[in-house]
Amino acid sequence: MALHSGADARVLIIGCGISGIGAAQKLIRHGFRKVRIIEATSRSGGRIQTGGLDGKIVEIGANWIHGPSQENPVFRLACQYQLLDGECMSEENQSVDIGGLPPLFSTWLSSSGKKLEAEVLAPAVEVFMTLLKKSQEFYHSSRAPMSSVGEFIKREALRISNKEWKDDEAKKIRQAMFSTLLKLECGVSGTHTMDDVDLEAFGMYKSLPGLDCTFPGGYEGLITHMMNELPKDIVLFNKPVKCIHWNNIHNSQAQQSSSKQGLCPVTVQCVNGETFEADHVILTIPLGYMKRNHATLLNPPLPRHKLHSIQRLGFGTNNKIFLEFEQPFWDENSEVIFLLWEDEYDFPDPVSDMKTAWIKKLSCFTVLKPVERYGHILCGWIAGHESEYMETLPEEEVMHTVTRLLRRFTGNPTITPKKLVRSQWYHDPYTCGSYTYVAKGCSGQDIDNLTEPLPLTGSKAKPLQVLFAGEATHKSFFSTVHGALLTGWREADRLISHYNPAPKKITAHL
Ligand code: 6YU
Repeated sequence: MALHSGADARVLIIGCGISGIGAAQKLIRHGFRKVRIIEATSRSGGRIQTGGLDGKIVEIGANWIHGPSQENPVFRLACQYQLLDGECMSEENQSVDIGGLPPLFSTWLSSSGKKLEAEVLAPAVEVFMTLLKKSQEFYHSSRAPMSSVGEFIKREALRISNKEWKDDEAKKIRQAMFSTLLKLECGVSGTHTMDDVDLEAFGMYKSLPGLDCTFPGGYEGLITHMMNELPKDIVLFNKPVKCIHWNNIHNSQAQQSSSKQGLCPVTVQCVNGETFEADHVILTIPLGYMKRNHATLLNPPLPRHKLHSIQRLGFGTNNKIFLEFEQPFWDENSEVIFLLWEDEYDFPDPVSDMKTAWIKKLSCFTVLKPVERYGHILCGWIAGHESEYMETLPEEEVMHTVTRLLRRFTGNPTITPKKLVRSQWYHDPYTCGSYTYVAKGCSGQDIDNLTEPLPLTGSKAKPLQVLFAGEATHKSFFSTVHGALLTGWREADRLISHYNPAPKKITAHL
């Protein structure tokens, strides 16, 4: 018996991050009555997670609305729910295009405890930003001259600095600055090294206009508002999914009887042994989890081309270390404090001795503003394997190492943070990292492959049994909250149009 209406279709959404919530919201608005979300953990929001530090709000996961302007669905929702400051919603803010430049008010500290002049470093920042922009242009224009963003930027940065800068002292410090900016870029892209990021595919990511903004009450407020619009019991929490049996592969009694009637092509099996039957599953779990668990997650297993794309795409780690201080040691108007290791003028490999040198990967601290809301809190950014290693250390050791770092770079031996909170995304068993990047050898085709529903087109089996959403499945907004939300809506739309096909256009033949 075929289902004629979406209202009767059983849809299971795996994962209660913003993509899963967005999919559920849309399906329910379109009359789907049998929608459930299965979530591994005890909370909704996934990589949107607001935490606390001494009563102040800190974002453990996503921080900003990237490109808060009308094209951004997260911005539109946040405005609708009245979650933003007036300034963020202003026309002026929405039209700003900073082109990726570091904020105006940056402080630059060196490993010998000196404060560096912005004028000395400005040429390096300018060259770096130009090269970053060039790296993005290969996607639209010519063939890239080399395979990775890192190799291209390093080669060009050295060429330009050797040609343009004659003063050896200034040249060395500017080259060290390139190293810092590359580390920062590792965080932005969510990778260990920019040598792993594909040069030709780099420009696939699309920035939206608008000056990035934050949620004064925490990013999770957005999740709370969205969840309030869903039926109360829609989410089954604490139920990690072990395997999705599709094409009627599951052998349980229940499955066999109902599959005879052709009613439930999919059975979702949880780690605790519970099973749930469905006509459609929307899988929103992070790429990091898929990489680790693909072998057991689907039965029959993923088609080869989908599996290869999952393996090829990158999923790296970017973590934050929040530090609270009694009093600020930074200038009042400082927005970012960059750290420059003076010995890193020749682009050394990220870190050779992890145990003693992991901290060298921490590129900068952002200052949480406004002071009336946060007090005196810095957020340190660290990406890659060093970041993953940091997660394994006891909190006291991280505190000790970061304190030493700050004392060294400021030349002030008395600096002592009061409290520390850090994120540990790599060791989160249901995320396994932070977000997606286009690894060397990847192309948009890999994201298309990942997104393709199961069974594949052309199969005679029931269509749209397993659909794929989540940030990793958005071709231009991967790695972001708005990208994730759009993919949830996209897969909901796929089901909506499956049950309500658009009327065929009638062409008049004379
Ligand atoms: C953004 C930002 N941001 C910082 C940090 C992180 C991320 N992002 P979810 O993971 O949310 O949900 C899946 C659920 O599935 C989850 O609840 C699991 O528990 C569950 N699950 C897993 N396995 C399961 C199982 N077996 N059974 C059942 N359930 C299971 N994005 O817009 N602004 O400032 C940041 C940042 C530290 C970790 C971010 C940011 C990324 C977003 O957080 C993320 O994309 C979405 O929340 C994902 O939602 P989802 O629903 O897909 O998955 C050129 C170029 C470069 C490209 N990059 C440029 C942009 C830079 C991105 N910037 C990031 C920066 C920060 C600081």
